[in-house]
Amino acid sequence: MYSKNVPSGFPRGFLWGGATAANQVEGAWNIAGKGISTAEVVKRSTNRKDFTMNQITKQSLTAAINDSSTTTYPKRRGVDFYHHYKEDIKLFAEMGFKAYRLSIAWTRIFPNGDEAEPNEQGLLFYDHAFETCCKYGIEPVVTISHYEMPLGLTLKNNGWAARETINEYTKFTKVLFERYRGIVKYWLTFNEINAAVWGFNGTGALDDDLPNDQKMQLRYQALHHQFIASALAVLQCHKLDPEAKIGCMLARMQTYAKTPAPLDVRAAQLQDQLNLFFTDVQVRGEYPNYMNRYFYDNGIELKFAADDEEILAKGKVDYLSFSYYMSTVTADDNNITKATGNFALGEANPYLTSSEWGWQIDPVGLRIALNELWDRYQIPLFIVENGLGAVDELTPDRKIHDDYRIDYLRKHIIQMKEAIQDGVELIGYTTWGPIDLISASTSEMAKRYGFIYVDQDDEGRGSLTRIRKDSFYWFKKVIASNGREV
Ligand code: BGP
Repeated sequence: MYSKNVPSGFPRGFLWGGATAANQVEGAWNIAGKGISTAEVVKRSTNRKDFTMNQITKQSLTAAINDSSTTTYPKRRGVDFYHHYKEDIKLFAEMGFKAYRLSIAWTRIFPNGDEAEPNEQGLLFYDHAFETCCKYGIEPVVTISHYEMPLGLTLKNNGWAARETINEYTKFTKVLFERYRGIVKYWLTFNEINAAVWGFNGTGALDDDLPNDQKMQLRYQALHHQFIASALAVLQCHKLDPEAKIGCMLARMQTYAKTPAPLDVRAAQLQDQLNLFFTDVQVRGEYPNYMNRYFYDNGIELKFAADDEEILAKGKVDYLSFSYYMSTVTADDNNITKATGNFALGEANPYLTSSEWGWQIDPVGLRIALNELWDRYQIPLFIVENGLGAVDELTPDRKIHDDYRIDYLRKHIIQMKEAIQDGVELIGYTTWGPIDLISASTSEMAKRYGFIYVDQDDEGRGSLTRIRKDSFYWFKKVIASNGREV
């Protein structure tokens, strides 16, 4: 007789927590020997639909380098986590976090990227942050490169466009794996590696003056260099700290066909392949054939060094992490170069509602994504970003009643549980921006994700006081009950 073995819910030791990126929270952009990063030359958007993270030109870059404003360039101030990390991690602990995903600012360790020796003062900051996590029993999950690199490497190598950048990254990762052996158990090589095909934010390369075909040639070549750097980091990590796990990170966009017409379904399948290609390379260790055909059809020719195939085959990741905010609908002419903000939004889905920024809210899509990723790869999955960016109102008695955020998260957690019961091996869930931070796509402060409110406006005015929102108390209960009470 068939015997049922359906998991009852979230596994013991599930990694509940939150995720941030250095350039969106830390601030302190030019102290303790830190160099300037690519994220810190991105201007604040003056219009919510005007996304700026990829709009860097040679001209705007020169202006940014000569301007030290933290109002025009808000990622330079973040929410001053650099000076508040003890207080902030303590608040995470109060919520019961089991994990905190944070990234290391490459420019604190190698200010220009090409120095021979690391900057000890920069490392000390992360020593202290990890010690604080450890004090509260919070597992650090560390993104090695989250949407940034030393601007010095853009100026010298045009970012990831040059193969030489692989050596600089490998030098950086070696320092990290040696220093944090036994301290950091979960590493991620690149945040949303698929951002490389969207431009500057992912590649650190200036390509604004190139025609579209050459642009895509450059971006895919830059991506190839990131794949090699990532695979080398996997090999290095396994050698230097065999106990640690190292994963990849994808911006997963569940893609639906516009209609059941076979050509629409095929368009959605291609869109999906163009999204899953990244993890195909990093989990399976080789370029899939559909991509070889795509390159051929689009006149893209990648340069491989002699041992690249072997490096990719050997440097396969231990787990797959991803962000999930929304699903998309593919139109016939949809194309991955037409990304809006940090995501390709596609067409409107009449069955879904959207956030104020037009991101279509789809909790069931998360269950579908989890099942598909598990079926395809059969390695542990980790949701390292999910959440609702919204405008919060601080009431006169200094409270934030963010039931809309609770509603969004609750619905996604319910679908995660369904997926676990479907048999998916899910090891953790870190929501995006547990503390309010600067938006990646628009550099606004007004787009808030946090359980913790930060008193700062778009101009950088405010006391930086941290205030617990209603969702803070709600998420605390979710964690305490290991997801039983949502
Ligand atoms: C992801 C990025 C994050 C984050 C998030 C929300 O793509 O990894 O850095 O910011 O999106 O995006 P936004 O800040 O644009 O709302």
